[in-house]
Amino acid sequence: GRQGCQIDFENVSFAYEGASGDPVLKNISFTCLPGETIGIIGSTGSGKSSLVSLIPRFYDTSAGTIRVDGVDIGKLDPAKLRDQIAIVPQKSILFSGTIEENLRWGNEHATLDEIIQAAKMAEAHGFITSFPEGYETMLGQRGVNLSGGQKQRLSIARALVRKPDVLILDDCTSALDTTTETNIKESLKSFASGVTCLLIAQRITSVMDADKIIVMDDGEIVGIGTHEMLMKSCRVYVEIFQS
Ligand code: DUT
Repeated sequence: GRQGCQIDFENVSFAYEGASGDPVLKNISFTCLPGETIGIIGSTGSGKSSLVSLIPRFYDTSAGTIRVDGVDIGKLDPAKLRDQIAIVPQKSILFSGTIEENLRWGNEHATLDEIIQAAKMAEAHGFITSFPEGYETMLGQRGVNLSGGQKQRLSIARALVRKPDVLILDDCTSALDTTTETNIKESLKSFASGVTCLLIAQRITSVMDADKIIVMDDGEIVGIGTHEMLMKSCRVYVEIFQS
């Protein structure tokens, strides 16, 4: 695998172009050390997806600075930056083609062995091999119909095939049962030792064992810490826990 990156946000604010009113992100500062897993939690619309979309520069900040390994990302080659970062989006994007082709997307040089290894870590190998055509199974209009959870596992596998330095999972385990989710997180720990991981979730149980958890509320960070710390000190976190 590759090495994890350090990510620093320093007083970052962000508004979508043409949007009126309050910025979507206000004065965001945090540090994610190489190899750390950071959970991000907060109500819908609090800015979690917007926050992570700034890291590969899908959008540029309105104010403040984001650094990857100490370098202002505004000064990095976007293609190189994006090559280091894999985002698994909330809605999986699979195309018409075989499962193998879908998993290789983003890393054309991956071998079938590497693809199988990634699929195993994402708990997808079992259902893939249950299809008569296995990795040659066609997806899309003329292909098999996958459940939401199966699509999520393929999206996670695809990200792992890319062997990123930074892995961002944007609420992409919501359709999985907790056992499958736990198994994937366990495999990620071995794969991702050294990989910096940002994990957006709705459920506290999905982020509880992260190195630290960022609590978002209305575009602001209202708490950063471990589960134990936040349970004692962060009202919004406790409210999410109790809901
Ligand atoms: N927003 C836009 N344009 C976009 C995306 C989002 O205006 O292209 C707004 C909607 C919302 C705010 O930004 O008011 C934050 O949205 P975001 O998707 O970042 O929030 P979230 O915390 O990720 O919400 P969810 O848990 O529903 O995904």
